[in-house]
Amino acid sequence: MVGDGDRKELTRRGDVLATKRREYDEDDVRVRPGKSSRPRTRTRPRHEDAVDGLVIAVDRGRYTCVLPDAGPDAPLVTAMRARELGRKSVVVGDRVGLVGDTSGAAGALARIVRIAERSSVLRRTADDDENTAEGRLERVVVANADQLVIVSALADPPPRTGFIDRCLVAAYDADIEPLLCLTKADLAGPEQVLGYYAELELPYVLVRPDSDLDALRDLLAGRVSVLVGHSGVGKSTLVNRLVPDADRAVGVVSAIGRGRHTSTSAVALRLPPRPGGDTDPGWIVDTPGVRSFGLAHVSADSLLHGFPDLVEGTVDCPVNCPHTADEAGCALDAWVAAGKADARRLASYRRLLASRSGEGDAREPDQRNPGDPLAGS
Ligand SMILES: Nc1nc2c(ncn2[C@@H]2O[C@H](COP(=O)(O)OP(=O)(O)O)[C@@H](O)[C@H]2O)c(=O)[nH]1
Ligand SMILES: [Mg+2]
Repeated sequence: MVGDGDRKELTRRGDVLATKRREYDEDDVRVRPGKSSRPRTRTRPRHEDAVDGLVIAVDRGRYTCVLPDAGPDAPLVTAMRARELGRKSVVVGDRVGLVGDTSGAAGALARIVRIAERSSVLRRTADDDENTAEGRLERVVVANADQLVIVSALADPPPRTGFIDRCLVAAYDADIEPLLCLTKADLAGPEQVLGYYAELELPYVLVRPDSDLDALRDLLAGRVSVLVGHSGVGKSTLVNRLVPDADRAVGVVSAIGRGRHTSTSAVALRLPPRPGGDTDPGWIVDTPGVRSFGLAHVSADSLLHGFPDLVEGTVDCPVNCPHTADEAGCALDAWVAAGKADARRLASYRRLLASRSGEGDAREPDQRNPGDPLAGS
């Protein structure tokens, strides 16, 4: 069912969609007649026989789907989008209606005829600056996610709160719950990072090579969780521990994607059943190609929602206060001076504000904040 939510999104993003590369649809498999010869009002079948599918991978116009009603061992179904979907994109996590050959047999191709209304939409922009073409190119990363798992190492590489702050903004903007997953807890303690987020009640788990991951699995159960993290933080190690046959699953998906490895896009992986548990273990979505979240699509107001520890501090700001450092009337400086929030959090918020308006400091985070090992994105 395509609900109101989808239509609103289409309208709001109309100008963005126009700049997107056109996606393949079923018409691409045959010679396309002249556009004007196609009657616009043709009555289309209603597809009452469509079966429910969950999109777990996308590669060049081919969508890999599982049929949730068919059980965990049912074959994967390859599908392409039906023309009647129009320009609406289909992404990992989408719940879709499938018709055609849904047997999953080799060479079988189904068609996606509808996209269910999305409960959440995690987006990113290619970069921060909404004044550039790249900055306006907004991408939906994952649909229907419940949780954003921000994977950060405690050492090697050191934690980057700038990156975590960015992820928090993306999570709050998408209405997805954040979870901080701190890896390499055998190498360093979490005190510094947790101190920085002390005002936030941010849920977190610590991971080390010998930890049993039960606390994490508890938090993943029954949900669709997206994992993001810089390279080297141990994300692949974690994914492989959570889903021991992840490599095989991703291999199957990439074979369906006609040989090219899908490592740049998101892949949903079903978590294995837990011993003795009959509850849904949940899904994780690995995002190998997502190195950060460009935030050009997030308004300055929404940006503040990534900093709930600062929100109350803006109550005394003048109307339409931009909250920038050069704004003398901004109440956030007094808020921090009174000890209500960490000065580094305000600095991080203002860095994001500045990078959104194209005034970002192009220097590497390390050079920018020599005194603050936690900063940077
Ligand atoms: N000490 C320690 N090393 C880890 C841990 N998790 C991963 N590593 C190591 O960190 C390196 C990067 O891990 P990888 O999973 O490839 O990171 P990814 O780039 O985020 O996918 C590898 O050498 C791992 O063995 C951990 O909890 N503790
Ligand atoms: Mg990796």
